[in-house]
Amino acid sequence: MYIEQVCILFMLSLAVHCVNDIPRGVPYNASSLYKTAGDFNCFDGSSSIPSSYINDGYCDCADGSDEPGTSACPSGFFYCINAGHVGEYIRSSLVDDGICDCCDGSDERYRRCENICGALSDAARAEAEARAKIISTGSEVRQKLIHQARQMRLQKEDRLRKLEEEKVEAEKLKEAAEAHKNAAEEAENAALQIYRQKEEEIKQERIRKEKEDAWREAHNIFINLDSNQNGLLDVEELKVKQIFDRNKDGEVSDEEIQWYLELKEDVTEDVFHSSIWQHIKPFYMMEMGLFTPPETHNENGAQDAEEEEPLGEGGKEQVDEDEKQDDDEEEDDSENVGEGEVIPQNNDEGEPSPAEPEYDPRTLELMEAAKEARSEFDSSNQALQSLEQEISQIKEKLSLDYGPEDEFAPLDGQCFTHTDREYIYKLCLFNQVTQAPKSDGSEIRLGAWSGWVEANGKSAMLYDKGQSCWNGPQRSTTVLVECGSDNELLSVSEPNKCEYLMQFKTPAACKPIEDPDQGLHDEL
Ligand code: MAN
Repeated sequence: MYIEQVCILFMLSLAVHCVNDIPRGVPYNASSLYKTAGDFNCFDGSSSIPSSYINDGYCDCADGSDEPGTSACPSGFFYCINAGHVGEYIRSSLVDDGICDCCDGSDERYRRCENICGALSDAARAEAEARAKIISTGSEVRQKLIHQARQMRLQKEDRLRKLEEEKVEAEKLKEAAEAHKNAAEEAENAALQIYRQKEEEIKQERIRKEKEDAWREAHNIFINLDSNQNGLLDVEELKVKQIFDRNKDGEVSDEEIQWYLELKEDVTEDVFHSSIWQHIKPFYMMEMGLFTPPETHNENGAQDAEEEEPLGEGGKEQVDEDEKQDDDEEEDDSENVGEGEVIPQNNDEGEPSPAEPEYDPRTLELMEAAKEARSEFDSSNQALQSLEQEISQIKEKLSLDYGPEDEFAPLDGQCFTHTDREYIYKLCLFNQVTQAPKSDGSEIRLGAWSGWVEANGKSAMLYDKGQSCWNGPQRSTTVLVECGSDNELLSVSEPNKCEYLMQFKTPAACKPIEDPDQGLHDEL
């Protein structure tokens, strides 16, 4: 009885293990490797076992090749035939685990699995048909884009040729205008030389007079202060002048005078001119109301000094006299004043603006001719520059990689947006990518056109050197391009901080259906 049962089970097991001589879990095209007569050689050559060991539930080969239809070998694979759909390998561990993995249910012996291969096949066929339709529509549009691109390229090349010709002419015009300008300016300069010389002489005379006036002013003050007329100014002579009361305590102290005299006991007139006068001058000017001390801006100080100590005999008159001379003072003098500020007397540069000389008619004519020649030269130069600019722009566009058949060229400059919860992303093809917050905030540059790169084995666009990420790299965006019946920015993500990934569909990426390699730009 027991032997009978074992025999029946063995027969059943054989029936399950071998379908039409093909062991379970083996594709038709590999069946010859599992011949039932003789020994079975493990695929990795590690050992040779009797054929009866195939699918016996014990793992004999290290590579699991002896157990294609059981879960005995951890490294083995089971083949789902999936008749009516697509056959596929699954891991051996999924065999007979109670879960249907193959669409034909062949991986499960001990439970009933519904065969869904037909339904899957129908769905896959429908999807393939829809995809084929998109590719076919898209590739028609792509052909139009290629045609458009060809026209655009021809137009650009044509325009470039014209511009190059115009440039040759423009260069000649500029050269002529430059020569004309140089000649006109030479004649103008020659005519103006005499006026410039005159101007220079007047200027030198003015400077000489100003220096002389300044010297005389200091000299008069020196004479006035040198009360014993011994040609030297000493502490005692200065002490009597109330204007030297720097701290306004009502007394002129030795220390105050020593500050004026630079700690010297007495000074000669030469030393007075070269340095001492510079210390004293502001106080005289204050006295005359020509100088405002920095902190006080208080008229009383000057008034007090005047009341307490007039400048001495002839002092005031002398100052009045000096005041007139000061009107012509040079800027240098006012700079040397040291403290406070001098009320400006002249124009900004401290010099009275010289009146335009009266030019003779011939000079005026030459000046006008030179002005015109300069303006003509500027115009010719600008014309040449704008030609050069357009030439370089066209050359740049002509050298841009718009795909193997220029199919992306008509899309250059077109922009597409995608909005997510936080941002509005904008992709301007062959130009740049930006990100603008939906609420407040300024636009962030996520990269400028860099070129084609490979991503996931396919060609993609790279926009890099965007705005720097806080504490991180410059932002960059990779745009995966796929075939679609129209242009659309499908999705945007940020897989790594400040590295953005976009999916863009476009007919430009739809290669004709008969092309077995549907990879976009693989040949790029
Ligand atoms: C902004 C955006 C984000 C980015 C952070 C980085 O908020 O550009 O996409 O992750 O800056 O600080």
